[in-house]
Amino acid sequence: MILLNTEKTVSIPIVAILMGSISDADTIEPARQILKEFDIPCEMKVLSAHRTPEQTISYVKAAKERGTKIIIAGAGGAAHLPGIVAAVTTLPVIGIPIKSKSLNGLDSLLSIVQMPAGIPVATVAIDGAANAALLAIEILALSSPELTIKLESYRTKLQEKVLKSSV
Ligand code: RP5
Repeated sequence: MILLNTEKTVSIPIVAILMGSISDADTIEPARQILKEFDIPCEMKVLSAHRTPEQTISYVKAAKERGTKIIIAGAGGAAHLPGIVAAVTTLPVIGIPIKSKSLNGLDSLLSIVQMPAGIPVATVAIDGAANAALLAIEILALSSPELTIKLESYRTKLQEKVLKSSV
Protein backbone atom coordinates (compact mmCIF):
# COMPACT_ATOMS: atom_id res chain seq x y z
CA MET A 1 0.00 0.00 0.00
CA ILE A 2 1.28 3.48 -0.82
CA LEU A 3 0.98 6.00 1.99
CA LEU A 4 -0.15 9.28 0.52
CA ASN A 5 0.19 12.56 2.43
CA THR A 6 -3.56 12.79 2.78
CA GLU A 7 -3.53 9.79 5.09
CA LYS A 8 -2.85 10.32 8.78
CA THR A 9 0.29 8.26 8.91
CA VAL A 10 3.98 8.93 9.29
CA SER A 11 5.33 10.07 5.92
CA ILE A 12 7.92 7.64 4.65
CA PRO A 13 9.69 9.16 1.64
CA ILE A 14 8.14 6.91 -1.02
CA VAL A 15 10.27 8.59 -3.66
CA ALA A 16 13.83 9.72 -2.96
CA ILE A 17 15.16 12.45 -5.24
CA LEU A 18 18.94 12.63 -5.34
CA MET A 19 21.08 15.19 -7.13
CA GLY A 20 24.81 15.37 -7.64
CA SER A 21 25.15 19.02 -6.64
CA ILE A 22 23.08 21.82 -5.15
CA SER A 23 23.57 23.50 -8.54
CA ASP A 24 21.11 20.89 -9.90
CA ALA A 25 18.34 21.89 -7.46
CA ASP A 26 16.40 24.32 -9.67
CA THR A 27 16.34 21.84 -12.53
CA ILE A 28 15.17 19.03 -10.26
CA GLU A 29 12.51 21.12 -8.51
CA PRO A 30 9.66 20.27 -10.96
CA ALA A 31 9.95 16.64 -9.84
CA ARG A 32 9.33 17.63 -6.23
CA GLN A 33 6.42 19.86 -7.25
CA ILE A 34 4.69 17.09 -9.20
CA LEU A 35 5.14 14.54 -6.43
CA LYS A 36 3.68 17.11 -4.03
CA GLU A 37 0.71 17.64 -6.36
CA PHE A 38 0.06 13.89 -6.20
CA ASP A 39 0.53 13.81 -2.38
CA ILE A 40 3.48 11.46 -2.62
CA PRO A 41 5.96 11.90 0.22
CA CYS A 42 9.44 12.53 -1.11
CA GLU A 43 12.84 13.53 0.14
CA MET A 44 15.48 15.51 -1.72
CA LYS A 45 19.18 14.92 -1.03
CA VAL A 46 22.39 16.23 -2.48
CA LEU A 47 24.65 13.18 -2.78
CA SER A 48 27.49 12.93 -5.25
CA ALA A 49 28.80 9.73 -6.83
CA HIS A 50 32.38 11.03 -6.85
CA ARG A 51 32.44 13.56 -3.97
CA THR A 52 30.44 11.57 -1.40
CA PRO A 53 30.54 7.98 -2.72
CA GLU A 54 30.31 6.27 0.67
CA GLN A 55 27.42 8.42 1.90
CA THR A 56 25.60 7.89 -1.40
CA ILE A 57 25.89 4.12 -1.18
CA SER A 58 24.87 4.04 2.52
CA TYR A 59 21.82 6.20 1.83
CA VAL A 60 20.68 4.09 -1.12
CA LYS A 61 21.25 0.78 0.68
CA ALA A 62 19.09 1.96 3.59
CA ALA A 63 16.35 3.40 1.37
CA LYS A 64 14.54 0.16 0.52
CA GLU A 65 14.50 -0.98 4.14
CA ARG A 66 12.77 2.17 5.30
CA GLY A 67 10.08 1.93 2.63
CA THR A 68 11.26 4.04 -0.27
CA LYS A 69 9.94 2.58 -3.53
CA ILE A 70 11.63 4.55 -6.30
CA ILE A 71 14.79 6.63 -6.59
CA ILE A 72 15.11 9.56 -8.96
CA ALA A 73 18.69 10.71 -9.50
CA GLY A 74 19.77 13.76 -11.45
CA ALA A 75 23.34 14.56 -12.41
CA GLY A 76 25.30 16.46 -15.02
CA GLY A 77 28.54 15.95 -16.94
CA ALA A 78 30.09 12.53 -16.34
CA ALA A 79 26.80 11.69 -14.70
CA HIS A 80 27.45 8.44 -12.88
CA LEU A 81 25.15 9.10 -9.91
CA PRO A 82 22.09 7.23 -11.30
CA GLY A 83 24.32 4.31 -12.32
CA ILE A 84 25.98 3.93 -8.94
CA VAL A 85 22.60 4.23 -7.24
CA ALA A 86 21.17 1.50 -9.49
CA ALA A 87 24.23 -0.65 -8.81
CA VAL A 88 23.48 -0.91 -5.09
CA THR A 89 19.69 -1.29 -5.08
CA THR A 90 16.99 -3.27 -6.84
CA LEU A 91 14.58 -0.34 -6.49
CA PRO A 92 13.66 1.25 -9.83
CA VAL A 93 16.01 4.14 -10.62
CA ILE A 94 15.04 7.00 -12.89
CA GLY A 95 17.88 9.18 -14.15
CA ILE A 96 17.61 12.85 -15.09
CA PRO A 97 20.46 14.08 -17.29
CA ILE A 98 21.18 17.67 -16.24
CA LYS A 99 22.12 20.15 -18.96
CA SER A 100 25.84 20.80 -18.67
CA LYS A 101 27.75 23.96 -19.61
CA SER A 102 30.27 22.40 -21.97
CA LEU A 103 28.20 19.85 -23.90
CA ASN A 104 24.62 21.02 -23.28
CA GLY A 105 23.75 17.84 -21.42
CA LEU A 106 24.65 15.39 -24.17
CA ASP A 107 27.42 14.12 -21.88
CA SER A 108 24.93 13.69 -19.03
CA LEU A 109 22.37 11.99 -21.29
CA LEU A 110 24.81 9.45 -22.70
CA SER A 111 26.37 8.76 -19.29
CA ILE A 112 22.96 7.92 -17.86
CA VAL A 113 21.15 6.26 -20.75
CA GLN A 114 23.96 3.95 -21.88
CA MET A 115 23.91 1.60 -18.89
CA PRO A 116 25.32 -1.81 -19.77
CA ALA A 117 22.86 -4.73 -19.61
CA GLY A 118 22.03 -5.95 -16.12
CA ILE A 119 21.69 -2.68 -14.20
CA PRO A 120 18.94 -0.54 -15.73
CA VAL A 121 18.41 3.18 -15.28
CA ALA A 122 15.19 4.54 -16.83
CA THR A 123 16.34 7.77 -18.43
CA VAL A 124 14.20 10.82 -19.14
CA ALA A 125 15.02 13.80 -21.36
CA ILE A 126 17.75 16.33 -20.57
CA ASP A 127 16.35 18.41 -17.68
CA GLY A 128 13.25 16.18 -17.75
CA ALA A 129 12.49 16.32 -14.03
CA ALA A 130 8.71 16.53 -14.51
CA ASN A 131 8.63 13.32 -16.53
CA ALA A 132 10.87 11.59 -13.99
CA ALA A 133 8.26 12.29 -11.32
CA LEU A 134 5.39 11.26 -13.60
CA LEU A 135 7.12 8.00 -14.50
CA ALA A 136 7.66 7.32 -10.79
CA ILE A 137 3.96 7.96 -10.20
CA GLU A 138 2.98 5.63 -13.03
CA ILE A 139 5.05 2.86 -11.44
CA LEU A 140 3.47 3.51 -8.05
CA ALA A 141 0.02 3.61 -9.65
CA LEU A 142 0.37 -0.05 -10.62
CA SER A 143 -0.55 -0.85 -7.02
CA SER A 144 -2.67 2.21 -6.24
CA PRO A 145 -6.09 2.75 -7.83
CA GLU A 146 -6.15 6.18 -6.13
CA LEU A 147 -3.00 7.24 -7.97
CA THR A 148 -4.32 5.86 -11.24
CA ILE A 149 -7.39 8.10 -10.91
CA LYS A 150 -5.16 11.10 -10.15
CA LEU A 151 -3.00 10.35 -13.20
CA GLU A 152 -6.07 10.11 -15.42
CA SER A 153 -7.29 13.46 -14.12
CA TYR A 154 -3.82 14.98 -14.70
CA ARG A 155 -3.93 13.77 -18.32
CA THR A 156 -7.45 15.13 -18.80
CA LYS A 157 -6.24 18.55 -17.62
CA LEU A 158 -3.32 18.40 -20.09
CA GLN A 159 -5.75 17.54 -22.86
CA GLU A 160 -8.10 20.40 -21.94
CA LYS A 161 -5.21 22.85 -21.87
CA VAL A 162 -4.15 21.90 -25.39
CA LEU A 163 -7.68 22.06 -26.75
CA LYS A 164 -8.32 25.44 -25.10
CA SER A 165 -5.14 26.85 -26.63
CA SER A 166 -6.54 26.48 -30.18
CA VAL A 167 -7.90 29.74 -31.62
C1 RP5 B 1 27.62 16.82 -11.23
O1 RP5 B 1 28.43 17.82 -11.72
C2 RP5 B 1 26.41 17.50 -10.69
O2 RP5 B 1 25.29 16.67 -10.85
C3 RP5 B 1 26.29 18.78 -11.47
O3 RP5 B 1 25.30 18.70 -12.48
C4 RP5 B 1 27.66 18.93 -12.09
C5 RP5 B 1 28.35 20.21 -11.67
O4 RP5 B 1 28.40 20.26 -10.26
P1 RP5 B 1 28.93 21.58 -9.51
O5 RP5 B 1 30.30 21.83 -10.03
O6 RP5 B 1 27.96 22.69 -9.88
O7 RP5 B 1 28.86 21.25 -8.04
O8 RP5 B 1 28.25 16.09 -10.23
